[in-house]
Amino acid sequence: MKEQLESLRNEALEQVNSAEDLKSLQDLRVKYLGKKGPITEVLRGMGKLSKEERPVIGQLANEVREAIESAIKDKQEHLELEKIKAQLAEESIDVTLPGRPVQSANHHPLTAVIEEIEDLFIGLGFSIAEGPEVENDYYNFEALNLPKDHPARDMQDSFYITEEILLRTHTSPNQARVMEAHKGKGPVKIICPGKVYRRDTDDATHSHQFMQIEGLYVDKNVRLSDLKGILTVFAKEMFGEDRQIRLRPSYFPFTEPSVEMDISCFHCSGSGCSVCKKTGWIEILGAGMVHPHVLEMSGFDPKVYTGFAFGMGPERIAMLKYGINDIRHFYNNDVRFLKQFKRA
Ligand code: 2NL
Repeated sequence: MKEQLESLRNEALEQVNSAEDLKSLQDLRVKYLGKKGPITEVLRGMGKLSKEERPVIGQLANEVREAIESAIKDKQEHLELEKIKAQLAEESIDVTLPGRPVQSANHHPLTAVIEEIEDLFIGLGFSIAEGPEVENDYYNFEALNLPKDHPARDMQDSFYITEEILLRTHTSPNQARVMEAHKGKGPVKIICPGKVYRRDTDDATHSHQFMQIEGLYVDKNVRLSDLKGILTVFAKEMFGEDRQIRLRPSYFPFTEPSVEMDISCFHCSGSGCSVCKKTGWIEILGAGMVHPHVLEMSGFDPKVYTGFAFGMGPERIAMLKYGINDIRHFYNNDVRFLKQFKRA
């Protein structure tokens, strides 16, 4: 029996030692130490032994069991460690590899043009002023010399929330708000960019929602020649140093006198092409001297203060600058369009 136990130990230890994975180790545990295993069998048969043999064989059986148990335990720890090592080697990350390139985006062409215009006027001492898109009738119309029955309101039909509340048709109401907040004391020197709305049918040159940029300069002794000077700088910076401007008489209810500004054609320099419709001139914006009544309604004394104002559509500016033929391109978010304005 003694020899039997010893050869059992040798056989078991050898097999444990050569086990290649945790699964076969577990099988060996069941095989040698399980309820139906040889050691259990030996212990169970102890009753048949003599009084003298019993403690000797009992002790040996326990020793063999402990030896196998500890061999399995050591082997298990070894195999688990190997498994983790293999996993670490497999999943290791080479931190010295270059990263994947980050997709760089670009400004929307309309945003780029608006920011270019903003920067230009900031350089001329203007501040940016933004205001509500949902306006009331007073700021959108009344304060700008467009009383309820004024025919010019027809051209600026809007989306009404109530009789008195509407989506603004221009950014001017915000200019009126800023003037009012100055409580009759100049200077007011602001640029108002933002979304505006008109009840219009969308086509290549019209949209029910579009952007506007307005400028306003109110102070003592502001004159039409100041407007002309500022607009000349603007035209040259946006469309090239050799641009000339011309002012044609026009009409807006909120300015008097009112003008329309053209720039000399940047495409043909005046000889006549399709961009300027063979006139040599391109219409860019509307402007004028702030109507005395508008100044007065917003708290400025028109005998002391004068001002100029202008308004332009950045979509139109961007279309001219980049040769875009349909205003709807700005709003459709087609990447094939947007990617063309990636800066180098
Ligand atoms: C255009 C013409 C213009 C103004 C906007 C203005 C604002 C105040 C007072 C007086 Cl608060 N005027 N704005 C003046 C003249 C023309 O816009 O064709 N815009 C696209």
